[in-house]
Amino acid sequence: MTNHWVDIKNADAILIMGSNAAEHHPISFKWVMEAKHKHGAVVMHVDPKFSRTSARSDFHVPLRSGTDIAFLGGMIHYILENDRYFHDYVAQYTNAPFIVKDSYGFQDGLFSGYNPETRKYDQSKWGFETDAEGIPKKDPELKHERSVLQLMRAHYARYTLDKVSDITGVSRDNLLKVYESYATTGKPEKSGTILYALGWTQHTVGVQNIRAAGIIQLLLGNMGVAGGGINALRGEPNVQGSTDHALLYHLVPGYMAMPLADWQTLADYHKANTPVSKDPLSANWWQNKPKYFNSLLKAWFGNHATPENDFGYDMLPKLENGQDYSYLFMFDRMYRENFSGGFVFGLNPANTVANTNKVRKAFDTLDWLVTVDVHHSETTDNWKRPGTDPKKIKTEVFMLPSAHRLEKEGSVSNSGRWMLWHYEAVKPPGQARTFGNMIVDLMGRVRKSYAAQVGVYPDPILKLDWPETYNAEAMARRINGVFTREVKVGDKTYAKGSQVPSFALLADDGSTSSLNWLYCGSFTEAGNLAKRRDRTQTPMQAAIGLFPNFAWSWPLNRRIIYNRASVDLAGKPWSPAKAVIEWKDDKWVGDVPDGGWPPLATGKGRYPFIMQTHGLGALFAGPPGRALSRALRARGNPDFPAPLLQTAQQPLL
Ligand SMILES: Nc1nc2c(c(=O)[nH]1)N[C@H]1C(S)=C(S)[C@@H](COP(=O)(O)OP(=O)(O)OC[C@H]3O[C@@H](n4cnc5c(=O)[nH]c(N)nc54)[C@H](O)[C@@H]3O)O[C@H]1N2
Ligand SMILES: Nc1nc2c(c(=O)[nH]1)N[C@H]1C(S)=C(S)[C@@H](COP(=O)(O)OP(=O)(O)OC[C@H]3O[C@@H](n4cnc5c(=O)[nH]c(N)nc54)[C@H](O)[C@@H]3O)O[C@H]1N2
Ligand SMILES: [Mo]
Repeated sequence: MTNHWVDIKNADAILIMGSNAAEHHPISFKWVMEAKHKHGAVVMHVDPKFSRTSARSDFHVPLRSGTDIAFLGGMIHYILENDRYFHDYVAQYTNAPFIVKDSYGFQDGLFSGYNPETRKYDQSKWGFETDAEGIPKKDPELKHERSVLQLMRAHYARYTLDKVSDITGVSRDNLLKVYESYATTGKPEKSGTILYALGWTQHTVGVQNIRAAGIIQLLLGNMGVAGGGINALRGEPNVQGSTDHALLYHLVPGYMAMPLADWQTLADYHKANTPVSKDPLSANWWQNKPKYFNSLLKAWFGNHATPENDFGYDMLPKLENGQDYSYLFMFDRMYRENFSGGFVFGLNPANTVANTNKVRKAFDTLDWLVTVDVHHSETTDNWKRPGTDPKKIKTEVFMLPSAHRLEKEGSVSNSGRWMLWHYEAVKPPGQARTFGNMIVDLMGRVRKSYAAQVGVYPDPILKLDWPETYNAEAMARRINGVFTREVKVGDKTYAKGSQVPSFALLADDGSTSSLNWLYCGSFTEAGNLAKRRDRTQTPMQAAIGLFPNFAWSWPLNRRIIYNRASVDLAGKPWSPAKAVIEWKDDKWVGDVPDGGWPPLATGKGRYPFIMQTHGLGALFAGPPGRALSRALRARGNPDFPAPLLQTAQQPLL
């Protein structure tokens, strides 16, 4: 979520699409109901199915499954045609004024640069026109026919009510009901939130669904404000946390790219992944990526990570270009007998991964399988599933009894990015142990046998900075990161081994380590901030329920991301009644601002969308959707401008 649970109560309009929030995210609904009943918010449920969420909404609009892009495209068309967008916001804080190259085009359902033989796009056709410094050219009047705003008008002109009604199966009246209600939030003092979950994300066009929602939120000025945002209702309690710490194969912790075979050296990696902007108004925050990545390497390899050995970069595995290592592909490889064994920690894929018959057969190909669970499941007992003969399945299966969440301490990051500490309520029974305990011990033993028997390529295993025993709090300290030597910054000296107070102090020279830059600031010399349960807030913070002293939120305890878009150029809130931040007496008050620069009107400010290379909300991302070829990036194609890459949106979804 760009915002957080409590903040839902600040919305004037709540659009729930692709989620049955009332049943599956009951905590969210507490705030949805507060917005509705206490503040008169309009709640809309756009979903093929009528559920308890529909019953609690002002209205339910059924649509054909899989037609959300057309539905949202119709809303974009409606907003543009009826002049319902937030003019100042769009002109000042989005890339609507940018001029797109004349080689960009769209005809018969295809964008320019399509090669029918390779079935691929030449994405270099879609860049922006830039000046000699590489800064995109702009038309502040938004009238240029190739300005992003005018191209959007032309592109979305086809999403007429009749066409959209035809595709989605929603009547014109129902379309208008949702569009009109939601578009009221284009006024400066109003805000609307979009809540989504699996009805969007589990479609093959899941990313494009969310991208369309992003366009709507930018047009209406709903990003960065209280009661706004793009809000993914994450499923299991720690989905957010596990994604932050690199659940996905193409990422390392903190939403940085997993090394590819194309990037053989650390310099290659940084060149391909560090965006460049010469615009003095753009913070281009990802220019700091080398600091975060090198600090991560330092945390992994400790004293074995030095500037001379590229901080151990050579020791990392590199993904083959074009290979997919996601779940379904992994099980396909297992099915084709390319695996000898593996571990399943607290997961039941024999029941929860698509095509369970194939998954179950895939497990049969293994020589050994270790399952780690609190009870037996279809996966732990796969070898004796109905219709099989255990004698014919060669897999040797181990089941490690695992501690339940209530039997261990540690942190959970909720959907709103709040890192919350929880405590061991009771000791795990019998031989049950926590994951951390098992993994630290197991890897310790692997390291011992590597050292004794000199296994193949022992370096990545033996040179890891691996703890002797597992301790959740010690791990949380490492995740935050420490100074590896005494460091002076300005007139302040940080002792060797002390906690880094903020990611602004992470460095690329090996003087800091951090297992996840996004969590840097969560465990400072003041202690483990995820443990905080202090509800005190200033009256301004209380007006929107910011709770800055309760637990800790990434990044830097910022509760609403991109909050500098919630104020005008002078730093005054668009909506004074629900101000997120405000420039007062030469400082920001309220939430932790997205960077401490003064307001733009002072001439010393920065654009608000600091994770975007050009600093502005990306209505136009270059490639349609977020298609991006990492191979293209790696080759450093100069025609493939960094702003098209969109990596910045990733942490927010
Ligand atoms: N009680 C309970 N709560 C849970 C869980 C649980 O197992 N039990 N699991 C948790 C987990 S892991 C998750 S991920 C969440 C899931 O939470 P949700 O995603 O809120 O739950 P689903 O029932 O999967 O709801 C998806 C909704 O999307 C709709 N839908 C399907 N296709 C489309 C479409 O094309 N467009 C639109 N607009 N809607 C569509 C469906 O009709 C359904 O109402 O729930 C979490 N909460
Ligand atoms: N058909 C279908 N498939 C789906 C979905 C769907 O809606 N329909 N939803 C998808 C989604 S959104 C998700 S998130 C996945 C969920 O998929 P899974 O995570 O595979 O399924 P779960 O049943 O939630 O939990 C997995 C195991 O965790 C164990 N467990 C629970 N608590 C603990 C604990 O504290 N410690 C340990 N060690 N183990 C524990 C449980 O015993 C269980 O065996 O399924 C996906 N697959
Ligand atoms: Mo989920």
